[in-house]
Amino acid sequence: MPLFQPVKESEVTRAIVSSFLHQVEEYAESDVIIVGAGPSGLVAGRELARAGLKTLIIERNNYLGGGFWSGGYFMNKVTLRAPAQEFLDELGVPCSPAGQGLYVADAPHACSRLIAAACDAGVKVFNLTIVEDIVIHQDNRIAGVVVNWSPIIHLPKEVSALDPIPLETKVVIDATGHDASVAKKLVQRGMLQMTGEGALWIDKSEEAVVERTSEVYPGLIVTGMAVASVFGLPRMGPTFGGMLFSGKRAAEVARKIVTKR
Ligand code: 48H
Repeated sequence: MPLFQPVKESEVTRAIVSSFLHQVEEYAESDVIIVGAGPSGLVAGRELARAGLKTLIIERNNYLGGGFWSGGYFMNKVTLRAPAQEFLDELGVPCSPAGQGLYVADAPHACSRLIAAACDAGVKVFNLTIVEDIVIHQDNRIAGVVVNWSPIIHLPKEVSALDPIPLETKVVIDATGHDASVAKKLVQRGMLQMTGEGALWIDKSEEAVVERTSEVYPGLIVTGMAVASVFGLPRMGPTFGGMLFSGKRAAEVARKIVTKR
């Protein structure tokens, strides 16, 4: 008696293709698109999906998690300042005290649990997908993003003449980290000013990033390190509480916008 059910190879291929194409068809329109699956994007996604919003995360890498897989340098421990350890408590990730109000946790454990929590909440993901541009209609608000298969950017032009496809949404969250690559599309067109992040100052930075997490252009919210890049705030180096709280704040802002539309 074989362990597995018999299967035709063609059935395996059809299952993948039809399931993926169904997802593309369904998510050609959504409530919120989050660009970037780092800590801020994942927290925002989880919150929004939990609130019942149709939420899509687009990530250019094959893997999700962004910079949350390591704390700093090559070391896979993340630090969080109180009360940010409560995020990890809720996800069931052990956190050890490491000084007054400072906690340390295993990055692979924290990152994998956060990814799972976003997926469990109902977030859908297009990975290996790069956001190349934005969609703007005559009302001057962002109405979607333009995506392509991410390896395309590494191919020579003569091989890579491949047009992207647009995806419509009510709100876009730029969670692309230091690059702030969605906001940059507005900067390139003279529609937004971006200062570039400041030098490292942990105490000042985390608070400021959470506070400035906001809608920077109609239909576009920035979260995480993208906030520091847009507003010229100091960076915080290897500590992550500001990213988690910023993701939560971005979700609150997005919910209000979606409700109004
Ligand atoms: C699709 C894209 C695109 C694109 C980028 O860098 P991240 O981890 O982002 P945050 O802001 O959630 O967290 C920042 C944190 O990791 C960090 O770097 C800190 C705290 N630094 C402090 C310091 O001082 O250095 O994740 C961003 C994600 C990545 O996975 C990118 O691959 C992805 O966005 N991404 N995905 N289309 N155009 N651009």
